[in-house]
Amino acid sequence: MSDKKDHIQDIGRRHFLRNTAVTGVAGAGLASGFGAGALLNSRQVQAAGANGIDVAPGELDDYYGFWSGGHSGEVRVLGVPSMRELMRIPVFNVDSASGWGISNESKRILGESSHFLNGDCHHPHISMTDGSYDGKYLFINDKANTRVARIRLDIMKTDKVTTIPNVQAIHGLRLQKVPYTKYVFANAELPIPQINDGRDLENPDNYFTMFNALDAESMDVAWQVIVDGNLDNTDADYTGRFVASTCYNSEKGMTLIETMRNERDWVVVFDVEAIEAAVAAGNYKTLGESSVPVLDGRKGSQLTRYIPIPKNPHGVNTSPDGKYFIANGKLSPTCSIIAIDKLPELFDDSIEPRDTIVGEPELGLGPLHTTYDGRGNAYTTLFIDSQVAKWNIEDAIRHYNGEDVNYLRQKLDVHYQPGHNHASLTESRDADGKWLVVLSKFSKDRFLPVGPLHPENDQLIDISGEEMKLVHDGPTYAEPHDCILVRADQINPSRVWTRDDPFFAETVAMAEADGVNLEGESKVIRDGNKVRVYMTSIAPQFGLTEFKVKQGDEVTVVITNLDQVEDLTHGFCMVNHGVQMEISPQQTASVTFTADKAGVHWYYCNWFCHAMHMEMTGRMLVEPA
Ligand code: RUQ
Ligand code: CUA
Ligand code: CA
Repeated sequence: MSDKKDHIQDIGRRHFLRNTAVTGVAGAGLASGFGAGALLNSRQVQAAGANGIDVAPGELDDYYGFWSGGHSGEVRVLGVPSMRELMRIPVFNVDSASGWGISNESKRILGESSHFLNGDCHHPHISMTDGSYDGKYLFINDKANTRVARIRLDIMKTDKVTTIPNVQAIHGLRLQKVPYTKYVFANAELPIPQINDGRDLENPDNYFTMFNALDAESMDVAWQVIVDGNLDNTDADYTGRFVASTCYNSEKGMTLIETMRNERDWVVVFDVEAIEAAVAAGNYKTLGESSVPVLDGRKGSQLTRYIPIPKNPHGVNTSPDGKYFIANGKLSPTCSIIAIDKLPELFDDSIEPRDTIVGEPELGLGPLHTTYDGRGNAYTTLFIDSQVAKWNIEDAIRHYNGEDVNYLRQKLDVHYQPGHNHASLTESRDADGKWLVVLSKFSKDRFLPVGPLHPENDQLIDISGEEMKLVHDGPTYAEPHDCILVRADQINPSRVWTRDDPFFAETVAMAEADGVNLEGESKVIRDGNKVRVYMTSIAPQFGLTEFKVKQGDEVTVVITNLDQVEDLTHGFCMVNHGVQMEISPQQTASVTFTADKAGVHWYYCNWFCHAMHMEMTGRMLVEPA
C-alpha cells in the first residue's frame, strides 16, 4: 500500500471515530470550534527491531507495569518495554487456575463480599515512602461493588479487601505520598440518600457522596467526608496535607444532560490535617450501623475548598516536582493548572479559589488524563481527537500570564480514543521520562478481527527524546483503565512461600488445633459431619491417594506443597465438584465443599509439575448416606 493511500484511509477512519466519539460522549454539546489541526503531527510506525523495545529471550524488562483489568476485576503484570504479560493477579474476579474465589484463603480475604463474583477495577497505585515507590503494596478500587483491595507485592496476591460503607461506586483512588502511604484516598462517585434505606428516593437534593480515607495497614476506613456534587478522580500532593478530586456533576444532575448544564464544575481540595484534627476533636457523626467518622465537607466547611474549573473535568494528576495539580477538562479543550503552594492561602481565605489557577492551556478535544516526564513536560490524552498532546507546563503558565509563547510541543496520533496514559514513575518524585503507555479504548483495524467484541489497544511510546515515538501496539482484554510503571529494582518478589506467611496462617492454625503436622503428615480428621483432609504434595504425588467420607459431609481439603524447588506449583482439582486451586512451593492451601454424590470421585493435579504429572491423582470414596 502506498503511503498516500494509507494516509487517506487514516484520515477517513479518524474522521469517523471522531464523530462517533462526540455523539457518544456529549450529544450535541461539543460543537467547539477547536480544530482537528495536529501540530507537529507525527505518525511514527517504526520498523520492528529498531524501536528499542526488543527484550531478547532470556533477558529481563527494565520496568514492571501493573495494569488494572477493568470489569474483568483482576490486575495484570506486564514487563515494559517488551509489553509481555508476566502474571495475572485475581482481585475481585473468580480465577479458575489459582482458585481465587474458590479457596478458603481467598474467601477469607474477600470476606463479607465473597459472594460477589464480579468487580470493576480502575486505578492501581503503589505504596510510597517520601514520594518514592516502596514496592510494598498495590491498592486498587472496585467501582462495581464499592470496595478497595490491597495486593502484597512480595507474593503478588490480594491480601485485604474492604467494602466502603455509606457510599456507592468507588472510582478515583490515590495514595498519600508523603511522608509515607498512611492513607488510601478513595472517591465514591455516585450520590445517594444518607441513610440509603428507602428514604428520599425521589429527592435528589438529599443525595450526597463522600471522600474516603482508609488506613493503608489495617485497611479500615479511617474517615469519610461528605461533599457537594460528585467525585471522579483524585490525587495527593507531596506535602502530605492536600488531596484534590475532580467533580463533573456540580449540577447534581440525575441524567447525562443535567450533568452538562454548568460551564464550570470544580476541583475540591481536602485538607487532610484539618480533617484529622476534626476527627480527633470528635466533630463528626456516624451513619446507620457504621462506626466510621463522617465529617461535613460541603461548601463553607473548613475541611475543603471548591475551585471552579471547566467543564465536566475528569483526571487530576500531581506533577512530580510537587508544584501542581493538573485537572483535565473533558468537555473543555483545556487543562487547569492549580498551584499547590497557593492552597494554604486559599484555606486561610486570603485568596479566592480561582486565584490558585496559574494556567489553563488549550490542548485539544476531550482531555482526560495527564502524565509527566520529570523534565517539565506534560502529556495529556485527547479522547475525542485520538491524540496525545505533549506540552510544557512553565510555558503554559507564561502564556496564561500574557506572554507570546507556544506551550504545545507535539501531538501524536494514537489508535484510538485514549483514556489514561502513564509515563514511567510519573506518580513519584522519580519520574524518569522514558516510556509512556497510552491506554486506547478502541482498536478496530489495528489487529486481526476477533468478533464483535474488540480488544483495547495499549500503545507504548518512547518519550526519552524530544519527539514522542509510537513503538508498540498491545491488544488487551477488558478493560485496562490505568496502569502504573515502576522500576524493576523497586519490586522485590519472593521466589517461594515462607511457611509462616500470614496469607495461610489461619489454615495452619486449624491444622495445629487438629494436631496435624503439615510439614510431613497426611491425615483425615472427622469432626461430626465435617471432615478435614490434610495431605502433602511432593512431585508427582499427593500424600493421600485415597480418602473416604460419607455422603453429605462437608469436606475441607488442606494441601501443603513440600516441594522447595522454585516454580514447582501443584494444583488440586476434585472432578465434578467445581473445586480447583493452586499450591505453590511451600504453600498451604485449602478448599471446602460438600461431598453430595455417593461414589468414586477422582482428584488430580492441574498445574504441570513433573513428567508424571498426569499420574498425580487420587480418589475420594463417598459412602452413600
Ligand atoms: S477513569 S479514562 Cu476510571 Cu481513571 Cu479516566
Ligand atoms: Cu503436581 Cu502436576
Ligand atoms: Ca457538569
